[in-house]
Amino acid sequence: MKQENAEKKTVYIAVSADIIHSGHINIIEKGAELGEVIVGILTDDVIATYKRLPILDFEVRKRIFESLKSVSRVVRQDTLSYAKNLRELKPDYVVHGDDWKTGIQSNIRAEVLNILAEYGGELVEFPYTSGVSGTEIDYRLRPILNTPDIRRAKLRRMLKLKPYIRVMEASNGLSGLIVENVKVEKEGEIKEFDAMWVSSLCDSSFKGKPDIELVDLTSRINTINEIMEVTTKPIILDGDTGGRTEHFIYNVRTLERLGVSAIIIEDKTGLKQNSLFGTDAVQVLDDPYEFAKKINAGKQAQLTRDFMIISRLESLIAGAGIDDALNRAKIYIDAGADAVMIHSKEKDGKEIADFLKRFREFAPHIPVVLVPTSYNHFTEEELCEMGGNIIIYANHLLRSAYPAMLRTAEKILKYGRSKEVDQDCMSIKEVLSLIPEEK
Ligand code: SPV
Ligand code: MG
Repeated sequence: MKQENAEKKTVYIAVSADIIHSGHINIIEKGAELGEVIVGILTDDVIATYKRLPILDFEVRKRIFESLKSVSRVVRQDTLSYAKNLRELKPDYVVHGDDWKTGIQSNIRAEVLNILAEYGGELVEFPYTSGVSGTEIDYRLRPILNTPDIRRAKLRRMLKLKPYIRVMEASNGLSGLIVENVKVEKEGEIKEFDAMWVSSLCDSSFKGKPDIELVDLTSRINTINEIMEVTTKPIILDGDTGGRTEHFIYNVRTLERLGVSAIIIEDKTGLKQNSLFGTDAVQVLDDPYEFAKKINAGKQAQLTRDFMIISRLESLIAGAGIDDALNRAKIYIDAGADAVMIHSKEKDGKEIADFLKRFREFAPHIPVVLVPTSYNHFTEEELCEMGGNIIIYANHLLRSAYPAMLRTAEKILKYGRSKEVDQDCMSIKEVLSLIPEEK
């Protein structure tokens, strides 16, 4: 493969990996036989949008590749697409493993081929090094990648790197596994959930209890542990009202120790009722300064830098209006809240949009959590555009599981046998292979 005038030719290789294995080195060394290797390092935010957060950040990865003797230069690639760098650098060759011909990366490959054709560049693909798999290495590193410290920090890291965080309810190990693993390919992009919401409504409902702070923290922690044992994504806990300040400060430390990333507590007092009842239930707002003291006590008690205490504004739920919500938001931020959640059960989402517009005038950088259960016609992109940073699908796995289970139970009663539910159920074989045993 060695070329005459190899030193005059340039070779572009894009790299998103942070755990460098022999497969990457092989590709770089083969590239070096064709000419001077320029490595394009994908930025942290680009990597975060299509696979796990990089363990080593951009600067560290850049230094590693700069120190390789087969690499002449390292540049930044700040999109998944190679287009910008290829048009700028016009390398003679782009080198890649042949594993991108199918699957998610095939669109990127097609674009690379088009751009190379614009100026007469060439794509050189080498067989993927057999016996090494980044996915397998990631799997084996899970115990290290999933310590409480690393897990807790993931939410803040994601907030820095992603335009918004997509969160789904997880209420037990099995639904945690769904949130952890479900992926959908859309327009060449792999979409997945970023984090998990341990909802009070769903945790209580799965236990057959009402959502009135009856399921105590010990039980909630059991749920969290169950989920944590089988997943790696950051967890946001619905902390109801946070309880008494004297207890809250202990609970903050317990959650930090477990590796929970954030707790959201709501500014209500008395017997807590689910917010989606709105004013159909008695919703008593706490005194904002009393609630701010709770937030502040939690922040003082907190031991780690990463844990987040998020104050949930219930003014719109209780019918107290946007001015009240904005006023409270200011008080809670002054008390140290790391973010705010604004809740609403209005279907049109207008009050959320109005709140966000006015909130951003005085708090441009404080993350805002949205729970678009009622105003669910907005897309995530639209909510992000409006000013939302964390978007929580708070109850959808519970709400889809329950009718399915009920329908099955009713059909069996109706027909006096289970044959008629066969098409609604996964096979026993599928159940048995759903969760593979660890080797
Ligand atoms: C929950 O999921 O328990 C919540 C969100 O608190 S909501 O039910 O919309 O109030
Ligand atoms: Mg709740």
